[in-house]
Order: sequence, then structure tokens, then C-alpha cells
Amino acid sequence: MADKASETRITDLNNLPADSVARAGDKRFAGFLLNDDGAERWARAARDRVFAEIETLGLIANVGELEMKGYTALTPEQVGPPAFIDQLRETIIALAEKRSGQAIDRASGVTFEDDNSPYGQVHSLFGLFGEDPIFEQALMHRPMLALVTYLLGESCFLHHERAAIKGPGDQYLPMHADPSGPTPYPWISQVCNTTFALTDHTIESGTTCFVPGSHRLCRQPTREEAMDLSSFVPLEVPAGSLIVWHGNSWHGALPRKQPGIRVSLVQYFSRPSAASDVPRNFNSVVTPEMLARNPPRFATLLGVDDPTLRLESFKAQRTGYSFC
Ligand SMILES: O=C(O)CCC(=O)C(=O)O
Repeated sequence: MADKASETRITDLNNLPADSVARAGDKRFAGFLLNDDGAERWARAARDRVFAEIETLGLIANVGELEMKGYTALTPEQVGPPAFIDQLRETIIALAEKRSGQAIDRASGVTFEDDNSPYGQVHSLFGLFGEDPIFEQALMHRPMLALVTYLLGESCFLHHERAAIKGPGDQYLPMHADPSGPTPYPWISQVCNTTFALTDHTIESGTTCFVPGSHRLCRQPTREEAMDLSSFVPLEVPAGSLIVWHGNSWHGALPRKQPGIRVSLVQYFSRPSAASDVPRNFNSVVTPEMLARNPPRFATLLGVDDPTLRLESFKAQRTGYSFC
């Protein structure tokens, strides 16, 4: 697939249709950067699709939480069959054992205690596609994508994926927002994090904490704010839940204070216009078989196809609606 990457760079952006020349009196204007009815229709149709999917899946309350608090959690019942969560967790643990050459001590959780991770006492695994088709299912998870699309639009892509195994330790993860571009951040989400909780996420197990409503601040916390434990509101959810947050939301995590492991799968998405730090390049891991067995959106999510390089999508983005 590596060779195919360049194909998505060959776009019709340069092939302006003849009618893209607009006229005002005796003046002629290139239509490339002009809004037009087609762009407006395209953007509104995208909005209607996104809203319809939210309603169909019964996610309006979750959208309400995203708007109000900046984060939400789908219940295990909303996420789907427990077998999916069990398989995801076991696949991640088996992969960590294969890659590290160590059997994971699930009872004590100390197997990776010497890892020096930016996330605290967390062992992270990247490069999951191609290891097992379950990761393709996780990416195409319908309720997750409905919320991601609400936040980032239909052209968003997977910036990176990360499986995380957290053991006991003493390090808090400081409060931070995920975007890395200049501030103030736009109030509309530019990136978003989705985390499948594959074991219980509790205070004792070192769960993720949020500052409710902080997505409206559109900036990073100061150093003092990042370490102010009085602002850490823990989100406790059972195994099988899915946590989703607006990219601007301040979040951190508690240290795990009990033996054992907290296992999760993070999928982090971005708008094409907001890829301010280097995303993973999935072109070399996406196979024709993967593309054939997944819906067309799979190619967009993995950056193999970027719709915003096509003229009609490019123009629709510029209408200002945030759903295309
Ligand atoms: O480990 C956690 O609970 C939070 C992880 C985190 O901050 C992230 O994935 O961006």
C-alpha cells in the first residue's frame, strides 16, 4: 500500500470545472475559494447524516454531556457484546507478552514497573493494525464513530492508536488538553480521544480524571493548574465502557493504588485541518484485504483516502459547518 499513498495526493483541486468562474458585473472571479450552493448543500447533508446517526443510536444524552462537560462515557450496554471487550483485552495482553517476551503478572501488575512512560506507570503498545482484525472492528465501532463524527466531521482520521496497560505506581498524570497547536484553540473540537475501558476504571485502579467544562477554556492548563488535585474529577466506569472527550477537555489520571492492571485501548482522531503534530502513517500497514472487508470510511479513517483533497469536499469544509 505504500505506493498507493501518492495516489491520494493527485487531486482534482487543480482541475477547476468550467463553471467555477463566477461573474459580478463585468468582473470574473475564480470560483475555487467562493462559497456556492453545491458546497452549502454538501455541508448541510453531512450535518443531517451526523445528526440522524446520533438519534438512531440513542446518543443525544451523550452529545449533551460532550457539550456540557466536554466528555462522556458509553455504558457497556451501549458499547456492545462483552465478548468484543474480552477479545480486545486478551488480544492486547497477548500482544504485549509477545512483543516484550514477558508473561504479564495480572495479579500484581508489576511486570512493566520499570517503564518510564509519559503517561505514568503505563506500558503502551502502538502499531496495532495488522496484528489482529479486532483492531479494525474497534476502529469501525458504530456508536464511537457517531460521537467522533459529531465532534470532528466525516473527513476526520485516526491520528494514532495506543493500547495501554497501567500497573501500580505513584505518578499522577498531570492535567492537559490534547491539541498541540497554538492557543486559543477553536471551541469546536479539532481532535478527540476515545478510550475503550477494558478493565474497571476506578479511583483505586488509577482512572482518568477531568475538569468538567474545561473544553470551553480553549487553552492548556498552567503548570499550577495541571498539578492542582482539587480540580481532578475522577470518571469511574466499569469494564466495557467507552470514554469519549472533546480535544480541549483538561484531563489527567490518578496513580493505580492497588495491585493488578488497568487495560485500555485509546484511539485518537483529528480533523485534517488540525493535524498539528505528526500522525502515524498507516499506508504501509493497510492491505487490500483490510480495505475489502471494511466499509469505505475505513480508508478515510486510516488516511489512505483524504476526501478534503477533492474539490467538492474542500469547498464544503469552507462553509464553516463542522460536520463534513
Ligand atoms: O491514562 C489515562 O487515563 C489518560 C490518558 C491520556 O491522557 C490520553 O490518552 O491522552
